[in-house]
Amino acid sequence: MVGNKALMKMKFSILFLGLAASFAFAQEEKDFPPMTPMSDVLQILQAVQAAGAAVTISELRGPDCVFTNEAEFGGGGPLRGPLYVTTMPPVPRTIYVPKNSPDTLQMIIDRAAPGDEIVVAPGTYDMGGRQINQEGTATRVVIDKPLTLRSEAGPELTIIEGGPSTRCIYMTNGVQVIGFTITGGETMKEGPEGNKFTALSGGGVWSEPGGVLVNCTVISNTALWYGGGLYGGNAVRCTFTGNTARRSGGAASGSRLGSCLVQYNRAGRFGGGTLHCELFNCTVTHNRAEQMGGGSAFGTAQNTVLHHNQTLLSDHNFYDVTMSYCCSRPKGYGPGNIDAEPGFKNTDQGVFNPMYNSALIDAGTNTFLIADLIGTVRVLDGNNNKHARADIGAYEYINPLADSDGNGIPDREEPRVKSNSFRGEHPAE
Ligand SMILES: [Ca+2]
Ligand SMILES: [Ca+2]
Repeated sequence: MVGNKALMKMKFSILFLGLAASFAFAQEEKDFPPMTPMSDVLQILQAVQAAGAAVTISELRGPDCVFTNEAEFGGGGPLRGPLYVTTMPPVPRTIYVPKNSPDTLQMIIDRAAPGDEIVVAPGTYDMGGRQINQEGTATRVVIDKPLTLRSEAGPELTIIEGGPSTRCIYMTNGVQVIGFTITGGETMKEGPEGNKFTALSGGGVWSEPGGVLVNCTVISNTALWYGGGLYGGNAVRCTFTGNTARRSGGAASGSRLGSCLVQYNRAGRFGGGTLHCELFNCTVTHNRAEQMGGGSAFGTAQNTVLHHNQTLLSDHNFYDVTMSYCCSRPKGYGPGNIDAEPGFKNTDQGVFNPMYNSALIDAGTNTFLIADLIGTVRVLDGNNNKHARADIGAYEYINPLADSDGNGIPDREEPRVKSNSFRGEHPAE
């Protein structure tokens, strides 16, 4: 009934005659258009809202009140007078999901509009969801419009959990998911009807190319085919731990990863850590593939360390990965690659920050990534030789004596990036 384009500047002139109008109102009454039943008025407004526009009632020529929003309009009671309704482009809202919300995240997302931000209180979200298609794997949280889903308190306290034949999240283009633990998701375990790229891939998250995970902990998810933790999309400042792809790409497949830690993931064939991914400033370690590319198979890597990965056959750290400014063994072909021991702080205890004398420090090429895995702002002069260069890996080493930007504040006291932000993530922006 109401086209989208027409909404922007359309002005409805609606006669709204209340049931109990008992005022002396003779003067204006002559100018009124024919009477519009209440039900028609509400129907028009609902159509306007359904099309995504907010409704503002700009003028009510009546004797007793001025209405300013649709909520009051709905419960307004008896009125009379011509009503001018101006529709506006939708204004992004922030929707707060409280603790123990009776509504599932899926219900809240379904009611949200594109551009909204949904802020989620701490808790474990393991109910609800639906099928994206009829291929067998369900999804706990389907985000099929561009919006931001952000935890209030970070991944330690806010968990999205999958289940049997249920992955955790689907993201369409323009979606940001910020600050969650994403765990326990799995695709169908078998089934001839499953499409290997959709139903059987992406145990934790399945993403269109323009979806982004930020500051998420992706842990213990399983895909039958590709991408145990993540299939497609992008991940920034995320940790992938203990995910499994029965086929290939234990942590991620077909994704772009920046400042991510990829550790202890497994794949049945290629790419215990990643398969066909673009890696920027990642640390890929202690992953395992049964065949080749324990750390990473195919794809590209820059400023990335791939060490202590293994396979049953060969090519323990990487297989057919185009590398620059990477640290691995054997050394990759391409500019800036090194094959030194990475000098992690404590490999046995899984602490993969560089030690003070690590070969990773200031050995990368400068990058567009603004912050490291834990929010340290790049790039820093890690060896204090007055030349700030990016480090290799997910962490940027802070030299206790350096002041990389020369502003009198030592690097160790400079502000850090807020963990639960993505764009505008640089404090100065
Ligand atoms: Ca550095
Ligand atoms: Ca400084």
